[in-house]
Amino acid sequence: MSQYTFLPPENFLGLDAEHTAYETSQAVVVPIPFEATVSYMGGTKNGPRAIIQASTQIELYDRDFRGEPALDYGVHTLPYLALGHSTIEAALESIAAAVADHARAGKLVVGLGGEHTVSVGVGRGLAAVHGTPLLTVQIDAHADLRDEFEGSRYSHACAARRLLELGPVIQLGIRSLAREEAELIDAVTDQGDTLRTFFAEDIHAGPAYLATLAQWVRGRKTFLTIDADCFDPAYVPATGTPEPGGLTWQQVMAIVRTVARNANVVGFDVVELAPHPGMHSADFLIAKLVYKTISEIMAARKL
Ligand SMILES: [Mn+2]
Repeated sequence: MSQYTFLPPENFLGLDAEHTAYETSQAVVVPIPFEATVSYMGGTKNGPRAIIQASTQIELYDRDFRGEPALDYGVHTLPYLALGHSTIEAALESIAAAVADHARAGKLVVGLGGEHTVSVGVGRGLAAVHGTPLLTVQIDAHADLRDEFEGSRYSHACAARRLLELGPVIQLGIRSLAREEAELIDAVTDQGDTLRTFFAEDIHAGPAYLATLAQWVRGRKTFLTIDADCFDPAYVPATGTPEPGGLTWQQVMAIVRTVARNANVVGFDVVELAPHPGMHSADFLIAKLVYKTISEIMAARKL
């Protein structure tokens, strides 16, 4: 009699059928292998697969929760979205439609990019179901506030500017921007109603800013978008435009926890991982970030 075993199923976290059934899963992972406007190198279209593959190897047990939170909430992973459209606008419409379908079904939508442009589609899909204003919390090295870049209003460098059309944007970890973006940030004088920026140095100065962040996001319908380059390149070198002076794992987790516990997070995405062969630590870090972010949001819903 032959004996054989299988590797874990290739869904997010490698969960069995019981914990991935659509009806009972509270989170739905949407892999969005989209890459069209990348400035340098590329490879973000391979991000979703690398994150899912790494996720099948991470521990389900989480010390923070003293249990296996995924087995409580369930995670359904969709097939990879097909995005070979003739225009970026058409691709964004597809992304928004997919996100809206699952948000309407009451699921926490988890987008895996792809370049940061996908977040415009994710945000629009969430807004279609949950309404506007939709607050975006963006953790990123780059402001992404250009109105247009290299001839496109849908460049990855314009992601936050397009999301600003859906509601306020709070950015954290920023340390690279153009003059037009700096001027836009300086021109804002309100208290969190449109655009607020916590630069990387504000976060490195210590955790005092977290109280302000908690106050600004409190009770708001929120889309959380995490660009892998928010991390210092020492943690995540596998991204198209790495920037020195970035955040640590602990700093990003503190932001995620603060947002999850104070805002009403209706969806999130993680974008811009460009996996490098032989450099799998970044894939694992992002996979664990996605798992912990889902767990923090679900834990907050139970409070
Ligand atoms: Mn970025």
